[in-house]
Amino acid sequence: MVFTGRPNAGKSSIIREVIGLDVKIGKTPGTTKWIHEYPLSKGLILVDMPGYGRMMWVSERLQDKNNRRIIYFLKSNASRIALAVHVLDISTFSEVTWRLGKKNFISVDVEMIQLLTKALSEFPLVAANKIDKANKAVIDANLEEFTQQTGGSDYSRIENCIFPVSAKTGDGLGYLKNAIHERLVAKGYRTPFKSH
Ligand SMILES: Nc1nc2c(ncn2[C@@H]2O[C@H](COP(=O)(O)OP(=O)(O)OP(=O)(O)O)[C@@H](O)[C@H]2O)c(=O)[nH]1
Ligand SMILES: [Mg+2]
Repeated sequence: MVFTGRPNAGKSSIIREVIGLDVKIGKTPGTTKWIHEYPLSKGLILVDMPGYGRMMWVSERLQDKNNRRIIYFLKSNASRIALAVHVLDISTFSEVTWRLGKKNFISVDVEMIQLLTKALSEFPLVAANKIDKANKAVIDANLEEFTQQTGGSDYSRIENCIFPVSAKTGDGLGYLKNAIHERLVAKGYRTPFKSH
């Protein structure tokens, strides 16, 4: 099971709150520097990834190296990955996407979701994190834009894969936890936690 996302999206925070592992979290992007593996149950390993994308204060060369390492890990382990959870900061999604669009770049979150969908032959679970950081209207608009960009016209296919959450307040985490549990159980894994 892998957790992907941009630097500072809250990957490690979600792992801490949902899975209960004592992983390192931090205020500055780049807290998780290596691909960390944690055994969860028989045959099931949890992987906390460093951030994918660009970080202002990390040299371009180092970040490119990190990005290549993440892509290589995902592609070369695709057949062994039981589940991917992509974590993004939904409170700034539209703003960040708009800024990238001006430079003709696609959103890193959309890019990663396309890669995961292709490599794993299924849409990942998405933790749309940090819903506490903007008002409901902004979050709803960002969720709609995100759904449109990743699902195209076929909303219904992916709607039940997207979970608005806050690792800070705990909002929505129960639903995400249930979805993780259900997907893993459907694939024959035992999870270390019970569904509620
Ligand atoms: N307000 C708010 N802050 C959050 C939330 N989730 C995480 N954070 C904060 O965001 C920062 C980054 O959290 P991490 O969990 O370390 O993020 P990460 O994606 O693992 O970051 P890297 O390892 O650097 O890629 C920390 O200061 C967290 O406390 C949330 O839902 N709301
Ligand atoms: Mg981290």
